[in-house]
Amino acid sequence: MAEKLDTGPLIEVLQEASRVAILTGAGISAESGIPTFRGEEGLWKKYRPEELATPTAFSQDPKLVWEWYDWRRGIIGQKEPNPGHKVIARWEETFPTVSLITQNIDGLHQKAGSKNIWELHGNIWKLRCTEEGTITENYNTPLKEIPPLCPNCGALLRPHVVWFGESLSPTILQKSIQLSSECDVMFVIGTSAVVQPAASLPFEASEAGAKIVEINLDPTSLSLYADFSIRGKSGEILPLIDEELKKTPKA
Ligand code: BV8
Repeated sequence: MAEKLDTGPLIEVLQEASRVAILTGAGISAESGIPTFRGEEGLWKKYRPEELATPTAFSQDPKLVWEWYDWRRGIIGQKEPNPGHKVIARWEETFPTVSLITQNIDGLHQKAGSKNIWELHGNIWKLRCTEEGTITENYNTPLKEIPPLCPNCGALLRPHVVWFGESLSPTILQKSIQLSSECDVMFVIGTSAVVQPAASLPFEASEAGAKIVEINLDPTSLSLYADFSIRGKSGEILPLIDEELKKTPKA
C-alpha cells in the first residue's frame, strides 16, 4: 500500500479548484492488467511498436499489424477498470468541471463511467474504412476476419488510432490544449511523458498558472516541474486522495 500520504497541501489546492484536467497514460490501466508501453513486461518488449504502430507497417503488412491489435483487443477485452479509473469517473461529480484527456486507446475510462473524455490517440474498439473514412465500433475478440474489410466498399479497415508519424485530430488536440491552458489543476497520471504532443500539455497548463499533480511509479521528465509529484500506484493513490477530499469539508 502507498506509504501514508501527506495530502494536506494538495487537498487545500483541490478544495479551491473548479476546473480540473486529467491527463492519463498507460500506467492508469496497469493495475487492470493491461501491459504498459515501456514497462518491464511492456508491449514494447514483445514487439517493436514503433515498427508496428505506423502507417508504413500497415501498408506493408496489414495482416501483421491487425494480428497485433487483435491480440491487444483480446487482452483489453477481458480487463475491468481499476479503482483509479473509478475515482476519476466519480470526480466528474466532485469538481465543477473535470476534463479527461487520455493517451490510452483501451476504453477503460468509458467503462468506468467517465463522460467528458478526449481520446488523443483514438480507440482500439473503433475501426475506420481506409477508403470512405467511416468509423464503426467493433468489440469482437477475436476479429472474424484479419485484416477486416469494409462491409460497404470492401476496402481495408484500419484501427481508429493515431500511429507514430501521424497527426492527431486537430479538433481533439486544439480542445486538449485549450482545456490544459484553462484548468486550475492538472493531474498527470501514469505516463512516461515521452510521446508528443501529449507530453507538452502539462507544460501548457503550468505556464497558464495551473498546479500540476503527477502520480507515477517512477520519476519522469515532468517530475521536476510538477507542484506535487506523488510516487506510487494510481489505483491506490487516487482512492487515498479521494478519501481525504471527502473527509475535508469544502472551504
Ligand atoms: C505527431 C496509439 C505530428 C497507437 C500511440 C516532438 C518531439 C519528439 C518526437 C515527436 C515530436 N512530435 C512528433 C514526434 C514523434 C512521435 C513521438 O512522440 N515519438 C516519441 C516516441 C519520441 N509522435 C508522433 O508521431 C505523434 N504524431 O506528433 O504528429 C508529426 C507527424 C509526423 C512527424 C512529426 C510530427 C503521434 C503519437 C501517437 C502514437 N500513438 N498510441 C497504439 O497504442 O497502438 S502512443 C502510445 O504511447 C500510447 O498511446 C501511450 O499512451 C503513449 C504514451 O505512453 P505512456 O502512456 O506514457 O505509457 P508508457 O508505458 O510510456 O509509460 C507508462 C507510465 O506509467 C510509466 O511512467 C510508468 O512508471 C507508469 N506506471 C506504470 N504502472 C503504474 C504507473 N503509474 C501509476 N500507477 C501505476 N500502477
